[in-house]
Amino acid sequence: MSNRRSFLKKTLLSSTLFLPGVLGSSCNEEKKLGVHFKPLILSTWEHGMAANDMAWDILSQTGDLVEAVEQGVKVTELDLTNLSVGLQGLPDREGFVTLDASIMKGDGSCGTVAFVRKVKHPISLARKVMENTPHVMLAGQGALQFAMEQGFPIEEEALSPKAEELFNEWKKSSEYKPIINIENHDTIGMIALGADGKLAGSCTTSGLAYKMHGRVGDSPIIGAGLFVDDEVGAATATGLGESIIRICGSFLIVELMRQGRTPQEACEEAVRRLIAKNKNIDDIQAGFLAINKDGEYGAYSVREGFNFARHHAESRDLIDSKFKL
Ligand code: SD4
Repeated sequence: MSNRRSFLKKTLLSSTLFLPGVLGSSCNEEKKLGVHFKPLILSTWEHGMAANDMAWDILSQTGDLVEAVEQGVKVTELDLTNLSVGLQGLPDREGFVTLDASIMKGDGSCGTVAFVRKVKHPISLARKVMENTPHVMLAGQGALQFAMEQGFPIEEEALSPKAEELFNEWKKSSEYKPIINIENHDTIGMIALGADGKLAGSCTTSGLAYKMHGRVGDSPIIGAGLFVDDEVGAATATGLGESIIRICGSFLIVELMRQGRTPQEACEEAVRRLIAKNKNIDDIQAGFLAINKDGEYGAYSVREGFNFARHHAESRDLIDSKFKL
């Protein structure tokens, strides 16, 4: 049987949809069972739809989760309309676009890059760190040197026309306070569950617009922007990285799920913790996405506006997250 056919067969066999009434179960049972999908791919924000499509295709054709989460977010890294991912993102306050990315498998393997310039696909570089080095994270000049050694093309350093226009506008006031525009978070975090119950995730961003030169956010920090554990589940984050790092958000969610919380309950607890630990909460948006190894998922954000893309055997959709404030 071809890979694709055997994948589809597995998909149909293992995909379970428990909707209210379908099982004739009591409300409590339904709540406990939740909605389960396997395989399942979730990504942050609307651009996650296109990324999920690519990831789903790869997963269908190869069954390779890591390849799926890498190729999926590469779509966003090339999306010229996205101002928070890839080299077309908004620069730091010195005018440099610096990128952060991470990739992780449920067996604990992971690779990340931080503060990288001139590399079109930081997610692929993060994967090379995972697979071809004894390390987890490479940053800055060292990451760039490693990219050259690995044969990555090194791009010219030039802002995209849109980023340049916005940067020039920003320079008029040079407001240095690191507030993410509440309506404009575009980092992509993707978490994926295979038909066999294994998990992987990826996260890639140009980070906070007009950040201090050298600033690194949550996305390349394992446990903050991304965490994956085959024993339990996976989580990813978007929003103001400093607030997410402070509570080790993605690791927290996976550990809460390990202790028995549903993905939804775990995301809600992480947001409660984040609100408690960040004084400037009025300036903060942050959102979490989580999945457990049974194919149940959840999402929650500090405030309204976070949405996420979901792709499984029955449908692909964009869903508004529930929120706290
Ligand atoms: C960061 N979490 O660098 C990222 C920003 C983000 O959409 O999510 N932007 O803090």
